[in-house]
Amino acid sequence: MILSPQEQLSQSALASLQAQRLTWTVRHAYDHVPFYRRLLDGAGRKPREGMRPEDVRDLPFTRKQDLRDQYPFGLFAVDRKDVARIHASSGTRGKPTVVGYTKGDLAVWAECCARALALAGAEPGDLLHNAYGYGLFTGGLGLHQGAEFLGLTVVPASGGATQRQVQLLTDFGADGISCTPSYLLNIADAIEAAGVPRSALRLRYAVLGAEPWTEEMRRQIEERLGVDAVDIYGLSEVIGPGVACECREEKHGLHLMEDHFLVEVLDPQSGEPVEDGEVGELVFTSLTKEAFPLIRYRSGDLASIDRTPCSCGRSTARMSRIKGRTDDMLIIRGVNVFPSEIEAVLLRQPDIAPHYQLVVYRVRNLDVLEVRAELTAEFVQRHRVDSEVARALAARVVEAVRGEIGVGVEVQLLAPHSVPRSEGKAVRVQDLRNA
Ligand code: DLL
Repeated sequence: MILSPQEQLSQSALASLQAQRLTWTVRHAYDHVPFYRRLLDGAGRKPREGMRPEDVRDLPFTRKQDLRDQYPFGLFAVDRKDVARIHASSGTRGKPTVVGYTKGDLAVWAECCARALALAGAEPGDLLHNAYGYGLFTGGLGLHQGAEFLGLTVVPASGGATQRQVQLLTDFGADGISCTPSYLLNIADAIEAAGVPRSALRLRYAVLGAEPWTEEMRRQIEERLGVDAVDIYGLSEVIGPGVACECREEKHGLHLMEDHFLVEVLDPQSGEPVEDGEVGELVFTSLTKEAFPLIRYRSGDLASIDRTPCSCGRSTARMSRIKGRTDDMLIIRGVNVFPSEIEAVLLRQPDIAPHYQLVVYRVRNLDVLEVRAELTAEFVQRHRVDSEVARALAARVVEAVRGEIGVGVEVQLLAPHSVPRSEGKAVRVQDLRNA
């Protein structure tokens, strides 16, 4: 197991490092980004010496809309010529969010991703099959550089061409794989369809993130592929993948790279901090970023934080899995529903495959939440899709969802391969109410 000294700092050593870096970041943003100068002046918060980490609470927030308004380079704090790389996240609405990195930022990011891979159990000399998309998306190049930093051999497979992924995984004998969890399930299907036995794979670990997933999904992936599957989190605005990652030892909370990012968990409505262990919105302040400093960025991601020590030996705080987003919560007839809650119910049914979509529409002004999920291939070998047994299963799912979240849903159980497969982030929800 590889541990870096920054992951083992005492609380006081971490606080003093964060204090010094926060002071630098606020000064840097104020001096070089007109947006931040206006924002901080407007809030009466000029940069000052000797900030403490908790002083971040006095600063104003940065929001997604601010990033959109400054498209493309308005938030860069260095000359464009000193920006070594640009990434962007697509987003569903309008212009993408553009972020930039100096050479120094790229080095920090590589180190964060190297730490994440080490958290998953990677060791120098391993072969990593990286099936995150390469390109403007931060997943591919982010993990790639992290793997090189740690001394792995990287196969830059990128997403797609799933048959070829299976061939490369078996022929090259990858020790680890990195991709979205939904894509790994897609690959697992292809491995099984090709009749490749588990013994032909050498995989020990999978570094999965970029989209929400559940413990049920982890169990399936670990069983089917014989790997330790850990959750990696990040967002382009903050740096990309490598903001936090679970350790293989506990798989209970994602260790935050607190020497580079200051994390707050706030009540999304009031903006006030919530207690440790309570779910709130993650708000990030970068501590070392040169090209794209970020002050109190409202991520929209909901999670809780745990500061108790971890058996893996790291002293960094751990965030929970992402419980949902402030903006992907579905409100169905007045009830708040997170897609992950429904996923958990579906994946507890052995006859249902982990491929599903939620479709929301209105019938006579009433919200209908339709759960479309696939039956397993074994099930359809034994029963027809429209059989009595399948109908009884659908009725059980309806009851289980009602028991779990208190809303009635329509359940459509479909033949295998009816739900579109993802090669990157899965599209789980189609909300047609305003279409
Ligand atoms: O998805 C960065 C990334 C790449 C993370 C590869 C992990 C692995 P964006 O495209 O900017 O960046 O999307 C960021 O994706 O705000 C979350 O809502 C969601 N997200 C990322 N990781 C997780 C995760 C990358 N482990 C947005 N669990 C974030 C749940 C996640 N949601």
